[in-house]
Amino acid sequence: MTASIVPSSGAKRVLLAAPRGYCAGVDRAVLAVEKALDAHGAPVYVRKEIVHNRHVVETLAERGAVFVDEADEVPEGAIVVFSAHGVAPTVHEKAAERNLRTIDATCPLVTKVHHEAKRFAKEDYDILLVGHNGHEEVEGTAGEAPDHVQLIDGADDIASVQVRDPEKVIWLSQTTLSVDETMETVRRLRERFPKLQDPPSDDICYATQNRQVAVKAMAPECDLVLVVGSRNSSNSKRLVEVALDAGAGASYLIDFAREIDEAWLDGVRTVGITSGASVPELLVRGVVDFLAERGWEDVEEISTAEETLTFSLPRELRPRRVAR
Ligand code: 10G
Ligand code: SF4
Repeated sequence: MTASIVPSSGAKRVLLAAPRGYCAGVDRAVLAVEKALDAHGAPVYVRKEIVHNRHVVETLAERGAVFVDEADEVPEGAIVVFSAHGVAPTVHEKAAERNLRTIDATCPLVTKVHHEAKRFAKEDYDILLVGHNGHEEVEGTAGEAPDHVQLIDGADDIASVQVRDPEKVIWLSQTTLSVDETMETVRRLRERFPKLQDPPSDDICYATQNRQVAVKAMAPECDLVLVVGSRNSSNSKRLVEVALDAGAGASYLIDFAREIDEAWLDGVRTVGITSGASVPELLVRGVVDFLAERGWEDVEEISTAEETLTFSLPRELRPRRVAR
C-alpha cells in the first residue's frame, strides 16, 4: 500500500504509522516467556529485559517472571530465558556451569548477525561493528569474536579505528539503528578504508527499516509525532530522530499516554503516532484515546508496507516430536 496524505481543512487529525509496534522477534520472545510460565510455573528467570519495554516487563513480572542481570543470579538448575537481543557465548557457558535450563529467545535476525561475526572472524577479517556501546545486542554480537570486532559508536570512533589489513575489513551492525545515520557512518568509514566490505545482507532488520520508512512518510505532515516506546529502546529512540529529520515539528518518546504533556498539543493540528518494535498495540490505543478525548478524533492510518513474517518459538518450547 502506498502512503497518501491529503491535508484536510485545518481540523485536528491523527496520522497513525504502519507498520508500527511488535516485530516478529519481539512477538516470539514475549510468547516464549509466557509459554515458559504456562509450562513450568513461576518463577521463570529472564536474563535482562526480554525486550526493552516497561509495560511488557512489568506485566510479565506480575505473572512470575524474574528479571536478572546475569545468569549467576539464577538458582542452580532453574529455567532462564535469554532476551531477544541475544547473548555472547560466555553467557551460555556461565549458564551451563550452573546447570541452568536455558530458553534462548534471541531473535533469529540477531543470530544471523552472530553467524556473520563468527564467519568473518574465522576468515580473519577486522570487523567494524556499528552500534551503541553498552547495548545488549552489541555485547552479544561482539562476544562472538572479541578479538576481531571493534565497536564503531559515533564519529570519534571512526577517526581512531585501526585495522591490521585495510584490504580485509568488513562492517556489520546492530539490527535497530537508523538506516540513514548508519549509511553516513559507513560512507565515512569507507573514506578511511576504501576496500571496506558490506555485510552479506542487511543487518538492520526489516522491522527497523519498515518503521523508519513509515514515520518518514508521515512526519512532514505532522506538527507533533508521538513515539510510543521506552527510554532504553534503541529502535524507538531512533524513530524520534527519524521523525525530526523528516520534518516533524516536534517529537517525543513516551511509555504511556499519561506522559503526554498537554503543552505539547498547543497550536497542533496534525499529530503522528508510531511505536517501537517492542511496544504492544494496547499502549498506542491509549494514546489514540487520550487524543480523541481532546478533539483529535479523525484518525488515518498511513501504511507503507505490510508485514507477514513470523518466527517459530525457541526450540526448547516447541512440542516434542514423538517417534513412531
Ligand atoms: O531497540 P532495542 O534493540 O533497544 O530493543 P527493543 O527491545 O526495544 O526492540 C526490539 C528489538 C530487539 C529485541 C533487538 S534485536
Ligand atoms: Fe528481530 Fe528486528 Fe525485532 Fe530485533 S527488531 S527482534 S532483529 S525483528
